[in-house]
Amino acid sequence: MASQSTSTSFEEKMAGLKSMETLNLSGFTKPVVILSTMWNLDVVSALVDGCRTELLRLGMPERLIVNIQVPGAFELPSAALEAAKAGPDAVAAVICIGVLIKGSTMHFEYISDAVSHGIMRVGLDTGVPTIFGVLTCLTDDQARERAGIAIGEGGPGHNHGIDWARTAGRMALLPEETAKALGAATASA
Ligand code: DLZ
Repeated sequence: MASQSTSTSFEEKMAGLKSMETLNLSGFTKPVVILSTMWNLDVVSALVDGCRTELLRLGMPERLIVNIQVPGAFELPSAALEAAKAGPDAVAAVICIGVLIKGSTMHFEYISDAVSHGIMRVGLDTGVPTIFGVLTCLTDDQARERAGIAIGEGGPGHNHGIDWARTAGRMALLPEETAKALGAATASA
């Protein structure tokens, strides 16, 4: 008997994120910092472009988008801390963009783990939305597909930099939305 597939298509997985396509960031008065790595520069540049272009499309004032480069993914958490240490009153969000490609040693595992935990810690410790825009891929082709620059029959793929821009916008707007919702709940109690 043929087993029934439970796999979900990429479109289905992303469907819940649709509402973020229409975020309005035109009222932002604090900068969004895009940190990116010099490693795997061709893929990283495509992701940064996708992210930046989407921030602008959502209305983010161009003068408030700050780009800073670091050597590799391992440096992203400390650079994110530097960018976020002034706190959420000074910085709207920090987006950390990099690409880790698995090699033949354990390097990938150690760095992926350290970077993901480090970025999470910066967000929790500073209160500044700190976005994990690090691709952890088994091959160059996988990375290109996730940066929208693949060549081949499957098409160019999807640029995740777009999603990270939307996520940063959404998370930066969240405190105000949460305060309003809590206020309304309290008022109606
Ligand atoms: C050393 C290294 C290796 C092997 N691979 C990558 C990679 O795929 N992506 C990346 O962003 N950085 C890589 N690095 C560099 C480390 O992240 C870091 O910059 C160095 O170990 C110095 O701390």
